[in-house]
Amino acid sequence: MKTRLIDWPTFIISFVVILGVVIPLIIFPEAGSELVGQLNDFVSHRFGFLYLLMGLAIFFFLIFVAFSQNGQVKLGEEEEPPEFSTPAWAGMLFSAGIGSSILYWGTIEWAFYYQGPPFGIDPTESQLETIQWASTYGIFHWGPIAWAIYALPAVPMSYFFYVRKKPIIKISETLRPLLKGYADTMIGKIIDVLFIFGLLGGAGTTLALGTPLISRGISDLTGFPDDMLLRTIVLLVVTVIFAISAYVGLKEGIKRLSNLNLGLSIVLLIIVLVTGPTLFILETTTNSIGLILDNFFHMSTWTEPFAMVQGIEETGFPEAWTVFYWAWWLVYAPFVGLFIARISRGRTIRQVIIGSMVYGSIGCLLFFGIMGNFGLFLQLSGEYDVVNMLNEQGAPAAVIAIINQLPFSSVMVAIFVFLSVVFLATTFDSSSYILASVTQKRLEGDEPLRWNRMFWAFTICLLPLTLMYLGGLETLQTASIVGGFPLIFIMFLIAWSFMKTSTRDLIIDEQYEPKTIILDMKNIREKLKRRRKKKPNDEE
Ligand code: NM2
Repeated sequence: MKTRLIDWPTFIISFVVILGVVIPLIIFPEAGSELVGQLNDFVSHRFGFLYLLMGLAIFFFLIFVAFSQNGQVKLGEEEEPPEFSTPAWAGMLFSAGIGSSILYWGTIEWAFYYQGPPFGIDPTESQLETIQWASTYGIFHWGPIAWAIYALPAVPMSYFFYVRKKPIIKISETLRPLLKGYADTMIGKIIDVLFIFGLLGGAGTTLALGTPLISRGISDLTGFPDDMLLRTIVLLVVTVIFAISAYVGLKEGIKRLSNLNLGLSIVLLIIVLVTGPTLFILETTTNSIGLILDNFFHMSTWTEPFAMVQGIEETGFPEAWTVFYWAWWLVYAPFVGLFIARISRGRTIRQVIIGSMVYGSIGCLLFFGIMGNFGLFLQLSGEYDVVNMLNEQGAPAAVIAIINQLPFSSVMVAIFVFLSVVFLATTFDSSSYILASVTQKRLEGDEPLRWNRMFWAFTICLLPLTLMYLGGLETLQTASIVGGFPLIFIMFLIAWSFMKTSTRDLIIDEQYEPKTIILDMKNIREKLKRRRKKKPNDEE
């Protein structure tokens, strides 16, 4: 084992912090859960507005960068082609950033909004409005702002790695221009550890949602009871699959699994679109796009401030949904950013930004538009009472019940379950790959050490598994969302650090000429004259 490559302080502190949170939760589950719950209420109620402002600010910042000179910088040498083809690149970034949660929320999120709509709408009085928002809000929560949160860390990380040729991709490294020598001290380590802790909790949330979904599907197919034993087996099998993929490495394992993921997703979506209510799906999805564009600012800043004036009780919608989602995307962002950076050699910064935001949002739109509206159709047409199933037996049961309404239902459930496994695996193999990279001083060859990849693969699975048994998994998720709070400020710092460094580099390299287009009017006039001779009515 080449232990000299390991960044021991970061490695050990991360592990100790993780154990420091998990072990008390195992010993004092109730007190722990209460404390973490209170902290969460505090953060999401007091600082909910800050999350919303952060989302909007990141979105506009990246659009600005994409179209500024800083966005034209290429990540790599002049002649170098992109390392991965655009479809492979888009597929990998989608598969890494999106786990099985999209199958879960994409199919069922509408049913939550259907019962608890936003904007203080009364679901019994304004049914049409309720339905419209139910089919739309999920697309917003998985849309361009969310993807901008993912893309932000990718920009400085890839800049520092490919342009400034720093040997490692770490958050602390992107902050070096601001932190200076402090990047190598405890401050730098704490920043890296914060991200590792956040990712562990974000991944815990993913597993907590994905495992019951898969086990419900398997139980439906095989008749085995959907109990703890089945869930444990599911979790272990998934762990082994993604551990193998991480072991094989980025080029082979992760890319192959990601291709499988995309291929299967397309098959599932096409089948549901064609055999389901095609026109309804197309119309509602189109309608949602318009609704989001019309209400983009309202949705991204709605904090529910006037409930008491309206004489109604607060619904808690912004905290439970938009703020929670932004926080969840945020704890995943440094990891996905690192991963996007890792696969973006040879692209420009603009391509990275626009590519992640556009491909990512379109991918999510397809899932929410097709799977979600299929479920909504079942409800509205009276073919199947999804909401009742959700309220009686919970979300995993309701999702599987929706898939069961498709023709060849068993085959469809089998495809759905298999796809959930692959989606989980593709998110987790890249997480362990990245965790391993971050806990190393440098990479040898291009990849982090194998045993290090395996170590993180098992850590991010086994800890949530333990907590799942003890009922503390929810607490860990909440803890990580709360623990991710400082990331808001770190995001601000890395954006600043990137602008400062890249603008200075552009100036030093004398690339500050604004790219203005100067029209050659003489030439244009002459051409127009020639044309007028041919067509006498043409105006100048
Ligand atoms: N996000 C995209 O569980 C998953 O699908 C991983 C979740 C942050 C909501 C990411």
